[in-house]
Amino acid sequence: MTILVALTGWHVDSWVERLQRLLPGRRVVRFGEAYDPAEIIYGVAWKHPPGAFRGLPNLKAIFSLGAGVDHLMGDPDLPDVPIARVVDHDLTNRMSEYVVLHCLMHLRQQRRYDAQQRAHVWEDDRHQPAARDVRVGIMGLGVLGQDAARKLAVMGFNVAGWSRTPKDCPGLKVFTGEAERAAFLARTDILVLLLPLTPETRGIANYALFRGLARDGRLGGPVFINAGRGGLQVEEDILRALDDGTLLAASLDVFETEPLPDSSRFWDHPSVIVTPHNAAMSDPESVVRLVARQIARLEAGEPLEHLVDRQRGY
Ligand code: NDP
Ligand code: OXD
Repeated sequence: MTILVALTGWHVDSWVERLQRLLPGRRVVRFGEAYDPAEIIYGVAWKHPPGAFRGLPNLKAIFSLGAGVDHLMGDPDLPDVPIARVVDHDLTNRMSEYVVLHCLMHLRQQRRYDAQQRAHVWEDDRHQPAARDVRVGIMGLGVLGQDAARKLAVMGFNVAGWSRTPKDCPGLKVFTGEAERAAFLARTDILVLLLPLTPETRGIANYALFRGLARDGRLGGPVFINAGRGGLQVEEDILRALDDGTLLAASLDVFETEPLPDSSRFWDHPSVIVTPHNAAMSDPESVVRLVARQIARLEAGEPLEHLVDRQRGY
């Protein structure tokens, strides 16, 4: 009943120690150390080295340590076992904090007042629009998108969402699929990207998409917020759109290359807010409790929760 932990970018020892603490009767091993492939029953992954789960004859399931699973899907040697992802109240809440914060930062022109403070300038703007005058559009109405939509609505924003399949979200304007994408964009002043990265969504946030956003909004131009994945955006297109006025501003938590290279123009762009892929950090204790719960479910003959659809890629 050994658990194999394969991750990069995070401190592997602390994850092993946490798993060991919550699952005392099990052996927990790191990818790269000595183990018998036949002893591995469960895999735990975050940006694992490709091939880490190959050749494990008794592997029963892989648990992603994040909500997104694009880090797993890119591995051509991923075994055909169930994959479960993180759905966690704490993570969802943190993402909604990020989305509400950044919508408010743009609504209330916080960047402008930061600059004014640095320059000791006292100048107010008597024409600030109210949240109700601003149309937020969320691409991706899953666990995170729906929660953010509800909380933005509480702040008074005029919120709509777009997803692949129809959704029944009381009080929310819902647009579905390719057929309704243009209408969704045309009523959007602040676009929030909370999609998973899949072959269909890669590069979706490109110049053509930005051109489709509303031009008659109260903010003076459309704003783009990406807290999904860097691969969803075409970064040259964001810069072009900011430079020619197609976009007014952007908040970017995720990037094509992370960490964001020092040479990136985003760092110093006056209309861009950069955060280091921490819109919603997973709380390690909650995530490990979720893994332990999932293992208990499997061993009790119950189905796994939060299963990933391998065909769809999320
Ligand atoms: P879910 O799987 O719950 O929701 C995904 C949503 O995207 C669904 O509404 C789905 O539509 C929609 N979608 C997927 N593909 C398409 C498509 N081709 N066209 C239209 N809609 C599509 O995911 P979560 O809400 O839990 O998470 C979303 C993403 O957020 C994660 O995949 C991850 O990449 C990112 N994330 C980022 C974090 C950060 O710190 N920056 C932290 C955590 C997650 P449908 O329901 O109809 O299938
Ligand atoms: C996640 C992330 O997918 O942290 O959970 O990006």
